[in-house]
Amino acid sequence: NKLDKKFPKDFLWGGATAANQFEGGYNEGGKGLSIADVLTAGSHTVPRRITPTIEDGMYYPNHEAVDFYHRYKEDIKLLAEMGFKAFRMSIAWSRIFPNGDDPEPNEEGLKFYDNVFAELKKYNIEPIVTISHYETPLNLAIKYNGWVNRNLVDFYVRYCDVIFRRYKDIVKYWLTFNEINALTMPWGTFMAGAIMPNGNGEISNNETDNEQIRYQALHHQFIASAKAVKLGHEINKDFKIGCMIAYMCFYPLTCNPDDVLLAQQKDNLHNFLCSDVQVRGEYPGFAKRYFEEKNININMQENDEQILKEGKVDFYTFSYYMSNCVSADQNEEKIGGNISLGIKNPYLKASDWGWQIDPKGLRWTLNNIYYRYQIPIMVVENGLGAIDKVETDGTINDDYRIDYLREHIKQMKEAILDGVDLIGYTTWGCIDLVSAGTGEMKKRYGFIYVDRDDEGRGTLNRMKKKSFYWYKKVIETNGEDL
Ligand code: P53
Repeated sequence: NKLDKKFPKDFLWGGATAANQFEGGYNEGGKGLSIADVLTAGSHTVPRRITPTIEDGMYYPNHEAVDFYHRYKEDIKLLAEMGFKAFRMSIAWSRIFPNGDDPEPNEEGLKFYDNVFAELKKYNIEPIVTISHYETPLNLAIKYNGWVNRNLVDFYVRYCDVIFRRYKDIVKYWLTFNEINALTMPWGTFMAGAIMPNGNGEISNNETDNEQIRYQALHHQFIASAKAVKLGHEINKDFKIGCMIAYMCFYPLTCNPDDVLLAQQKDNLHNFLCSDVQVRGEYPGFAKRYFEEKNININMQENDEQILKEGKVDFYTFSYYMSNCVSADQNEEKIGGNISLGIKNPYLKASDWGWQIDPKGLRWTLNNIYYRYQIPIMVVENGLGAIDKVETDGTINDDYRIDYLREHIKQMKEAILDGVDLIGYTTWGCIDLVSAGTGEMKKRYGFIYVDRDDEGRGTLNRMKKKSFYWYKKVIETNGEDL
């Protein structure tokens, strides 16, 4: 029976992390500061602040994060126990080039990832490595104003050259930039672009914004990504190098054609602009129109078009957490906390952080992406940020998380039936880690609990949640027993 289709036999089940939210050891092993190291803690309502230098007495949650730097053996063993086939992680750029523009890489940083990859190999866990995940070396942000400056392309490509050669026999899957499309949104200015804000130093929608600067920085990332893809394939032709998009599922609030058109325009600008460039190798027509109408002039060099054409990615990956409504009516109320994203959908429930839970939106999204590009797809982030309670007997009964993931996995199955070439699924924050948006610990995503609170207190001990045993069973049965 064709409709009995299952997850492919070699489906990559696993989880995802990012160095700056997970490793800690921010000043160990010769590591330099990254932009994540100058972010204070915030909350759902209070934006995180950027302090260009480290202030005395201020708490920076990413500094120690959850200490994977010292606990990687124990952690990877736990992932292996769940039966992980894949583990998405990032390399902290500032472990390899502490200042970003150093003449030589830092051997101690390279050695750390040798060890991590060797440990994964021991359990046959496939690494999926994000090269840049909101953690540009701070020096590049301060000295060059981040990605606005074209010099970052060369620094990035040199960093890629070093890690591609070093890990060419142990890493096959690479992602050039995490959520590259964050730069199409004001909150991405600092996190994704490493551009120092001129305004109040807060990461929020209210940040002083300059689209000219954001899109120029984005262009430099496109060039860097394309060059990395080309270089990677020269170093190892078997490398699979992908893009990574924060996919925002936009629904028109009503059937008013103005709402429908607006939803499509947002889909184009925020979701598809970047992947059109990275997958097809050229800017789409709607981007050119947008730049024209907004008086944005992208400074391109003569062979940039050629570079983009030669650096098309092999596969498409994205994060998916929620869907949002859009309305042409300016008076509709916005939701979403300090990173506000859209308008309330009356049919959906939201997480405690206002992210609207929509499993069917994942099926819609997978179809929307696949029938545009027809290349393999991975969902590399998905999950529910929630407050967990440790019971007196030590159990953590996170049924809400199991429900969330189960419903999303069901919809991935539907999408596979629809014909989508889905090759992997890595849930976000498989071991609890620091939230990117708020800097909190209490916004947890993991199958594995970490004893650590928002003020940095706790033993950092790991504990298995109920979802740990559930996900283990899901992987064991290749998604049959949900
Ligand atoms: P946190 C906003 C919207 C969608 C994805 O987010 C986002 C963000 C930024 O907060 O980021 C991705 O930790 C990102 C991860 C991040 C994860 O989503 O705010 O790639 O680094 O942790 C979840 O709950």
